[in-house]
Amino acid sequence: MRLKQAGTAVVAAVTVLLAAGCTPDEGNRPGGDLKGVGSGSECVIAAPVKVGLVLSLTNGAAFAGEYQKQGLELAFKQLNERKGVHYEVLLEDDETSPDKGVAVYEKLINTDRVSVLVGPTLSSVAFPAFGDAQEAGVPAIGISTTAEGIPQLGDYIFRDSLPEQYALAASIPAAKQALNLKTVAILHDSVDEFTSSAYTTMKETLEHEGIRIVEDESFKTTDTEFGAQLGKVAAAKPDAVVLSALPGATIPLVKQARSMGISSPIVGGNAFNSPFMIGKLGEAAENLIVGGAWSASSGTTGNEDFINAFTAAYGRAPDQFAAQAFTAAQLIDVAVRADCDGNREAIKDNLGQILELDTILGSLSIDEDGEVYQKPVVQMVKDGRLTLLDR
Ligand code: 1QQ
Repeated sequence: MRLKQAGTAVVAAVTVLLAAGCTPDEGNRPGGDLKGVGSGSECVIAAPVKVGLVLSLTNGAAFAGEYQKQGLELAFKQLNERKGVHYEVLLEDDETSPDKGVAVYEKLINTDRVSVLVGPTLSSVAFPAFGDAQEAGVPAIGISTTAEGIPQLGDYIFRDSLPEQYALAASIPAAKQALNLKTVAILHDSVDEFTSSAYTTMKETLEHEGIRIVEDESFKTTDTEFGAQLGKVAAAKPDAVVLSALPGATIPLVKQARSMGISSPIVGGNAFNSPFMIGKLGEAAENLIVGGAWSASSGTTGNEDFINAFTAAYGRAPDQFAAQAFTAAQLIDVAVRADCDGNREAIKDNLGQILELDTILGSLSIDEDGEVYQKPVVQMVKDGRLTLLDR
């Protein structure tokens, strides 16, 4: 993990930029005086620090985007109640579309000239959008983008979204132990970048755990009929099903599986961390197992206050997506206050040096690639609620 390795980081950044034949665009720098006086809780910055949020507020990924919006709104409201640094938040809807995501990223970078970006919601939107942030030299934080390779897009790219790789490395062994798993069937959406990446990780983890894959079927993001694939799964009689899908396909797929008599536990990817999806599935959601970044039952620093404040503000309990979004605002504030500087370079440098920070996700660090480190949780749906699975 990196702490104050600025020399190497700068050389690496320059090398990458020279190799790409470009330098961060000076013309779109944030306006106002963003270099403050003092540091930490005493830091005072004259100009507002502009933060661009890009979230899926409509279409397929709005199930997560709406919670993220509220988590971020709550966090920046609380941060703005503190003295010294004022955050001006600019929110854009990427409509769950890579093209729209890139368009609003470019607007926030070049027209609004934000200091830092948060989101987008989906990995498939993040891949092209983060490329633009990297090229422009604007730090960007993924809050739910769990696919492999996201932080490696460049040294301005960070995430506090637990990679699927680590979530599955926890959930598959936990399921194996709790359910004495020997065989599974895998089903996956082969179009979406997050679900395809998770599928590869699932297979690797299953192989590593010595669990035999007795059926391996795929489908498309927009599919709604899964009879053919589920027929093969039923015939293979696996101890459990491992599913990599977004909610749009998960909901009909799990319902059809249950109505065809497939009652085995289903181990899923990050989309399962959604109470929206669990609510839509009703009874069919029982025994779904998922690894994730946050649990309402975790005794992490500030978790209870966060849950209470969120519930009071929005009339519903937060989910993992809200918790990760809330945490991103905290990371930005820590990075800004570290050198009392709201400029892009300072935020980028200090985000990359976060080490064992106490957050509602637990103790959290960010390594030199911009990758997050935290302890995963494993949960199972019991009586309609995500409940910690004993490990
Ligand atoms: C990704 C995800 C999605 C499930 C977030 C909503 O993990 O796209 O990476």
